[in-house]
Amino acid sequence: MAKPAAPDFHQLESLGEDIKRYVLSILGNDLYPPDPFRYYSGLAYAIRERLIRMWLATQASYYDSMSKRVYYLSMEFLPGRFLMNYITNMGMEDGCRQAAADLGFSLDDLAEEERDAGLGNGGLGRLASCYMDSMATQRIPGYGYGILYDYGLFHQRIVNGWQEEEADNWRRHGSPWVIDRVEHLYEVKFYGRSEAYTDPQGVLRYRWAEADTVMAMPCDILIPGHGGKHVTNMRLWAAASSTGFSLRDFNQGDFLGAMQSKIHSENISKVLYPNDEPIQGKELRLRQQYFLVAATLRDIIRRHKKSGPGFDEFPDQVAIQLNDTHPTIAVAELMRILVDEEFLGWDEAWAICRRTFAYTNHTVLPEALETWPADLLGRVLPRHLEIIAEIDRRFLLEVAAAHPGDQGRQNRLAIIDPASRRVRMAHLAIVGSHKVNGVARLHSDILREKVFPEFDALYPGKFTNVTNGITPRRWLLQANPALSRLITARIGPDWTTDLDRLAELLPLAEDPDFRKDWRAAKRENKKRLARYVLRKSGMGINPDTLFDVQVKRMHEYKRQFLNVLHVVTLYNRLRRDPHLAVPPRTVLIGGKAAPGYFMAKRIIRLITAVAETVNADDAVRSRLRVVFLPNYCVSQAEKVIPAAELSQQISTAGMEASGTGNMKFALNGALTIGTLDGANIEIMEAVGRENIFIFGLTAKEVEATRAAGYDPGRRVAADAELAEALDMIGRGYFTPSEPDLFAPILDNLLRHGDYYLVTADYRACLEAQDAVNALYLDPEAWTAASIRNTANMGFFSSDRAVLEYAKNIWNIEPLGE
Ligand code: 26Q
Repeated sequence: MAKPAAPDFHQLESLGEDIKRYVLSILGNDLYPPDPFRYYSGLAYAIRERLIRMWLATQASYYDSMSKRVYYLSMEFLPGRFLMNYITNMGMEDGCRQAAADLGFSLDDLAEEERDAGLGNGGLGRLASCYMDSMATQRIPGYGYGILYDYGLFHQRIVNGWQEEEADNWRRHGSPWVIDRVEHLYEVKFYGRSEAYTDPQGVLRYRWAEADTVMAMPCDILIPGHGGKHVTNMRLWAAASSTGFSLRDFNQGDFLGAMQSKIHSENISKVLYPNDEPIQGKELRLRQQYFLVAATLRDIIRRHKKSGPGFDEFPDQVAIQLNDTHPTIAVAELMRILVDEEFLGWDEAWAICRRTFAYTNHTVLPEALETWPADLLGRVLPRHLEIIAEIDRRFLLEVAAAHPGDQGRQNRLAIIDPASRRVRMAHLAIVGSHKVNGVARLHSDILREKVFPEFDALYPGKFTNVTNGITPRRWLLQANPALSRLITARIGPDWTTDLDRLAELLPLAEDPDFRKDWRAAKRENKKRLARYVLRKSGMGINPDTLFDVQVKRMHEYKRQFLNVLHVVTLYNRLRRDPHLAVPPRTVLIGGKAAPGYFMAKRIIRLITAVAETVNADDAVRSRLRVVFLPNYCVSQAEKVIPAAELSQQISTAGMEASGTGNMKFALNGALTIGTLDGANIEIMEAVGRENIFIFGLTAKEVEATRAAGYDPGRRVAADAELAEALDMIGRGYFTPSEPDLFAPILDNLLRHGDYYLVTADYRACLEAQDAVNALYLDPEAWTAASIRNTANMGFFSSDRAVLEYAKNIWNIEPLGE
């Protein structure tokens, strides 16, 4: 008997009709006049329906298996737009292009109607989204868990050169991708007190009394793997007030009080904190963290109980990955559930916890290590503070046993810092996990050797490395159709799920015809970006100039200021010698500053000021342009990165944990100018020293330089170009009406020791830029280097990264076909 045909979930024939039906029935809109947003929505719902069918099929087939699952807990996900990602991963692009055309639209224009889901700040959130894509593609049974913020990361506008923030109400016009599961609400408790009681067997136990409750509603977003056969999901929690609670108050006649508490509870998922380092002691942030953790653990345990086995088998069924310390309260919460609610003994519960959790660290900046005042934590989560104190007490006995009499070591390792009475979340995460990983080799080395050496000595083998990766589907296949077509024409399509195959391009670097095609693809992308910049800012940029790009969050350690110093120096050189033999350049800089980060906002203002001056100067404007790109976000990155030729990755060595933008640029054929920091080192090893521009102090030299008492003044005095650039900035050359605007930046450098060593790396940076100019003047050599960059980026696929996690940390096998 013939096998029944597999169901065709894609059903492309009816797509056009489905879109129209959705415009009418779901959106309640007229088909005329044909408004692109309506048709985008109609198409989105048609895709959503197909996706849900496939998801149900995958859940039914694979997920019936008793395989172990991983739960990726993250306060941030940064998926960006979904439509094109779904379409490419499901292989529906041709069908959708046709359907859109039949309705009088271009698919690309419809896709532009979608708002980004910007539920993250930057690298850490985007990494989580790349890992979702790779888990789905590699059939690693895993789920992402996070928070469905009503407001994502703010929109950045530039007004008179300054950053202004606007609320990102991203779901205002609905979101077809979010599936609300109103029927599966969980209660989450806060406040109240921990109450001791004796159970009928006479055992002393604890329960959480007089707590407030908030409801957590799961909202699912589907994640199709490439090829579309495997669909997983991320589950994001939205807060709702608990009706029981408000009714009680209501019955007592306190209507306004009830409304107040309703608002208080619904605040929890209202807004993403726009900081990419901890804001110390904000109670709402702690409530957000616990909200995610409590709801997620309830869900995990419900699923575990449904599938049968008891708790001793929990770690064989469940792996929980903590994306930085933000969800680390999960360690205390799982202990609370196991001990207080499931009545396991402490030791048994603790063994389960440690086998279940693993922790990824994303930063070594001391000020970015998260701590919470014990008082605050105890007020919001009274029982958890007791549990943390007990974990700490037992842990310190272990430390004392290993190092008798070493009180200093106990104080340094303690989870609750005895001096400040703050809970060190990284210590809790390390003690409560079986593996701790950094995100690039250098970063993991620094964690082991500098940040947590005493933990490493105590737990040999616990610290490990998984170098970050990015998904080639979004960051090459989807974002760069011109280059993807060219690659696929030469080596076939398998690189999209097996990125090492790009190495087959290496010999083509010697082929002049291929180089010509390669340049044509880049030029197409540069033209696309030029159109975008013109549309967004009214400014024309020339695609026949070198596109030099730095896009990332604004931070002193990322040293956008060093980039500016290069620009100002180049400007000075061009003014002195209009015939200088350098290629014309367009410098593009973009990134958001945390709203309260004074210095980062000043640096944005400096960039816009320099841009105004340079772009208005007729003597240089054909040779140098400077653009600040407002509102850098995932969808903008998809346009900027494929057009870049030079990628700036110039952080102070030892400070950028990994970077992932660096990988996206190199994958798209940009050459990197960068320091030996984060994953830049591994990128250099992969692409070859001669295909990257490395400069500056190494992490070890940075440490030694600071230790020796670095004197920026001497350096500036010895370097006339540096002195000139700093002088212009400091004396208001770029803002004549406000000459003191940048005094704080200069003070930081010259009076406060230049902590980020901008002046120390300045000369080396300029020399590296000289090498950039020289190579760019030889287009064939530049193109060959560009091809070699792309060809050698296989290692940086997030497919490789998640498979490493699965093998070395989660102990999970990918599912079979
Ligand atoms: C913590 C507590 C309270 C409020 C905010 C925060 C918070 C939020 C976001 C702290 C840190 C972040 C984000 C950190 C981040 O994005 N780190 C980056 O992670 C990337 C992925 O591993 C790395 O490539 C980057 O090097 C690293 O900077």
